[in-house]
Amino acid sequence: MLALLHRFLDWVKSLFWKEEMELTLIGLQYSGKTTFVNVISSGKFCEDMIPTVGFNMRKVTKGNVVIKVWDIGGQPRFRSMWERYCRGVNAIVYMVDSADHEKLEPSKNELHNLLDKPQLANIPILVLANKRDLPGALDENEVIDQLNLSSIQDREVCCYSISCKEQQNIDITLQWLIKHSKSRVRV
Ligand SMILES: Nc1nc2c(ncn2[C@@H]2O[C@H](COP(=O)(O)OP(=O)(O)OP(=O)(O)O)[C@@H](O)[C@H]2O)c(=O)[nH]1
Ligand SMILES: [Mg+2]
Repeated sequence: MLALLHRFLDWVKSLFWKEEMELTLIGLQYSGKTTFVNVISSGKFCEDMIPTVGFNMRKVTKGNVVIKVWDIGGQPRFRSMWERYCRGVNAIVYMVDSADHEKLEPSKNELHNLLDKPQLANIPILVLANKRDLPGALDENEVIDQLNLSSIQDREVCCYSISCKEQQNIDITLQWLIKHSKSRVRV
């Protein structure tokens, strides 16, 4: 009964207030960034994806939270853009293909290079170990270990093992994102 009342109050609140957040989605090419944006916005998974050239901006509304997502291409030629698009956002989401063992080392290096930039100090980071549906995919703890996430001490760090294909742990990912929406604007 109390839960129902809370949901009703949330719904009423959502009619008058919107929370806004801005996040940047980065990670090596083919890790599933654009797929993730599609899954959280429309629930649709597609095998035939075109690599992102440059970046895309999408707005995704979840309840009373509007999430502005900068989805940046992961190919080497676009990585110099990552820092610029990460400045000032509420959170950085770093996508990893947890089944592609060879790419974990370069992925770790790119991540730590980025987080060394003083402009990005303190911005919370969510690492998504995607493609857990594939055979041989590393679990959360293995990805934490391989990416040396425990060495990151100057900000909040979280890691979830997800599958965009099977829609696994997308709900907890969204909860984490919504928790990190900061600015409140009247609509
Ligand atoms: N098996 C499996 N495949 C996935 C999953 N998520 C994404 N993919 C596939 O991975 C491939 C690359 O996905 P994209 O979303 O284009 O990857 P991206 O990170 O945006 O790549 P760039 O834009 O080049 O940086 C596509 O074939 C997707 O269908 C998943 O959870 N499981
Ligand atoms: Mg893409």
